Amino acid sequence: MDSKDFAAFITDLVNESPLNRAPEIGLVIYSNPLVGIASAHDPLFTRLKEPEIVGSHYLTPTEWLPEAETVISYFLPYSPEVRQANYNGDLPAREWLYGRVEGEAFNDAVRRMLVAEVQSKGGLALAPLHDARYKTVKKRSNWSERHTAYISGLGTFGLGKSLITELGCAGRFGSVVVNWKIEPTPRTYTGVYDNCTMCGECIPRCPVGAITVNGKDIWTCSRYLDEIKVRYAPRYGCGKCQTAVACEYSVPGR
Ligand code: B12
Ligand code: SF4
Ligand code: SF4
Repeated sequence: MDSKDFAAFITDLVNESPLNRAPEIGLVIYSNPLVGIASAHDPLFTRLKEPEIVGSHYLTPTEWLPEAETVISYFLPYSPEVRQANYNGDLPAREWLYGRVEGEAFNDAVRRMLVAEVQSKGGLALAPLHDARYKTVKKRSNWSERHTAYISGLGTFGLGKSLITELGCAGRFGSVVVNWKIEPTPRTYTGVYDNCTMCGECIPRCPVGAITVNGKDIWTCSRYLDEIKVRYAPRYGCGKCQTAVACEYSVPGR
């Protein structure tokens, strides 16, 4: 399987799985995905152990799976319905709350199905997010889906910290590590923030002022999400900084 085969596999799941739907509110959660491929031996993975990038607790692909050769990273862009519902007001739209919670359940299913597909063809595969060693220390996980996507050629970070892909930033990422050698996706950027124009549109979108010209304060964002969790349990989310902004649907200026 190559990157096109993996994209077709995930596209089928997006179009056919009932988990990509919230029938009680008539919602399709995601549109068709993007897939990027990285070599498990890309030196950038080891650099993520540096304290200013992720930290020493970060585990590289071969630490997750000693036989690892490749990392498959994908972006599931939210459907226009999820995005547009979140345009108005300071509180998250019902569609966004479903996108966060039911949407991550679908993302978990995609990770599991990818692992099963590779294993059914005799390969080895592992989704770090489903491994017993997966943990988050001070809001930094030992496997970062966005850094994986960056290394896999899917896009770069933005001022508000979202990863901006060719299909924008409003959506979710997943990844699996496999023992097959697959041609990596070329990175069309060199800088961590190349896809962000620093237009500042995400700054006033944040209801709690977590984003400034200097970047995002993760603790302010996190406290707000905790409040939202109490109010909308069992769902939560916000994502105002990913909707009604220049990088919502594409890399701005392209
Ligand atoms: C913990 C967490 C949070 C924390 C904050 C995390 C953080 N540190 O930013 C809180 C609770 C605040 C949070 C909030 C949200 N989250 Co969140 N979160 C995570 C989680 C579980 C781990 C993130 C992590 O470990 N980050 C690691 C740190 C180090 O990242 P960082 O600080 O941004 O990295 C910087 C440095 O590395 C620096 N840097 C310095 N030198 C260098 C050199 C190089 C080479 C590189 C690459 C970088 C670099 O650049 C980076 C950007 O500034 C991930 C899932 C996962 N396991 O990946 C989801 C995830 C990041 N969240 C996501 C989402 C959608 C959200 C929310 C919108 C909530 C919602 N769903 O409504 C908000 C806001 C997101 C935003 N704008 O960033 C998505 C991101 C989607 C996207 N397009 O980017 C993720 C990837 C989940 C997923 N499966 O898709 N989240
Ligand atoms: S809205 Fe503008 S400044 Fe904010 S992340 Fe997107 S491109 Fe960057
Ligand atoms: S998710 Fe909401 S609270 Fe967090 S930075 Fe984005 S707009 Fe602000």
